[in-house]
Order: sequence, then structure tokens, then C-alpha cells
Amino acid sequence: MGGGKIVAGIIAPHPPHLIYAENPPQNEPKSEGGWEQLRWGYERMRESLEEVDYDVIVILSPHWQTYVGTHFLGVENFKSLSVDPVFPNLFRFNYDMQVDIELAKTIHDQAEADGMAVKMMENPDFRVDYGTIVSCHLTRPDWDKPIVSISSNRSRHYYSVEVMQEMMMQLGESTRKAIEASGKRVLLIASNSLSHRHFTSESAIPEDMSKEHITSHAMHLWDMRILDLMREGKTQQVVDEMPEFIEQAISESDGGSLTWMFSALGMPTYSPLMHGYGTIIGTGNVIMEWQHEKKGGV
Ligand code: 2X7
Ligand code: FE2
Repeated sequence: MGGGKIVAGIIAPHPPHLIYAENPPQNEPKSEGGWEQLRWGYERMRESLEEVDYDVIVILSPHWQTYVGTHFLGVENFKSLSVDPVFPNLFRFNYDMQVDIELAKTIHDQAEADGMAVKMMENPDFRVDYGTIVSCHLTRPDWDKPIVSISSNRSRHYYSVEVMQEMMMQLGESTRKAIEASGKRVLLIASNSLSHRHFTSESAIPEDMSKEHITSHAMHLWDMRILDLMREGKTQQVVDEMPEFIEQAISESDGGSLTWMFSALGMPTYSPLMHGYGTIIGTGNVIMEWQHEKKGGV
């Protein structure tokens, strides 16, 4: 086939608080709002993506954790109730999603041919992780595009950050090759927070914004450093500095989604669109878009 391409890549964070604050009909708990800066950022990103023509979303979420290789959702439809294990008071979401199994299998096969350990996840009762659900919902609330969902191989915990980085660089390349061969137009999502030190207790009203702030000045400085590098197009430097970022800011990029996306985009050197930054229970979160096709990316 051939002729497929990655048309854009985004960082789309997944704290369930954002869904709670939006009050979509799928979520049982209801709120008085909150975390507006980030929700307005998502709004701006959705507006910008209206101009992007894509067939399918490919997402890697750190909350689908696998220890033996990288897994891909391999069932056409998943429909169930997702309850956040830590925040059941905020997130009880009825999801109904379509999976592009053909593309999932193409990426799976390419990664396998490139020497990676991979597996198609074919259990129809599998509970889809909330990271995938939250990022996909906030990016495309109509749920009218199929997705490919990729697990986060916890090589960082089993081996080291360096092993995780190498594997995600390879997975990114395999993903790009497979997409090109598929003939499809793809939106990539790296679903993760930046600094990830969070509060250990919840305020009486979860959406009380007078209580929301970054956990510490050090976390703020780390987030701003990584944001500056990304905005200057220095994605290779972000990857080079990631071991320290993960160690010192407990960054959720330890799940590999950022490295995977940068690799799939060919380590972009152009400036991304900055849609918003904000904190959620003390963690740092950015909404950012690499306009890959528009910027003439590989
Ligand atoms: O998964 C998350 C997260 N990454 C950050 C903050 C709060 C909750 O959930
Ligand atoms: Fe998370």
C-alpha cells in the first residue's frame, strides 16, 4: 500500500480530574468545574486539530503497564465502565471505543520484525486503562475515530531508564514505518504529565482551585526547562536529559510515551504549538501540538 503518514503529534495529559471538571454525560460524578487553564488548552488544541485530516489515533499510555514486551489492543470494540482505582469519586466513565486492529497489527508486525517483544491483546473483557480513555476523550470527545492503543513496557522499572529510552526509540521508528506502509493518516498521542510529584491528600472539594499549585519550585523549574527545550525544537536534548528529569521530577515520561512519539516524528526540530500548561494535584501538565504535516516533517 504505502503513502501513509503521521499528520500531527500531541502531548495530551490524562489526569481524570479533567474529565470530572468537564462533566461529560459518560462520567457519573458531577463537578463545579476546575482546572480551567488546562481545559481551555484542550479546547484550543481541539480547534487546531479541526484543520487536520486524520483517519486514526495512535496512543501510548503509561497506565497500561506491561512487563513482558509491548502490547496492542486487538479487539474491535471495547465498551465498559472505567473506574479510577485512586479517584473513584471523580472518574466512573462509560466508554465505547473502536480499535483499528489492522493498523495495530501492522505496527505489531513491524516492531516484531525490528526485533522487539510484542503481543496483541485479544481478551474482549480487558479493562482499558484510564490514561487512554481520558486523553482520547479530551482530544476527540465525539469518539468518532478508531484508535490504536499501545502499552507502556515498564523497562524503566525492570531494567533502567536507558533501556526504556532505547526501546522507545525503536518502537517509534517501527511505528512510523508501519504507518507509512498502512496508507493511513495518523494523529499520535503521548499521554503523560511532566513533573509528577503529587499531593498525598485530597481537599474537601476536589475542584477547589484555591488549593491547586505545583508541588514545589524545583518541579516548576524542571517543567519550564523541558517546555523551553521542546518549544525551541530541541527534542533530542529532551531525550538526552530525560533520565535526570525522571529521577528528579519523577516525570511520567518514564512510561516512554514522549520518547516514542519524538522518535516516530523523527526527532522534530521545528517549534510545536503551545496550547496550555497547568497543575493537577501538584503535577505539571502541558498540552502541545507538533503540526507535523504542516511543518513538512518526515
Ligand atoms: O494519572 C494521573 C496523573 N498522571 C497526574 C495527576 C493526577 C492523577 O492521575
Ligand atoms: Fe498518569
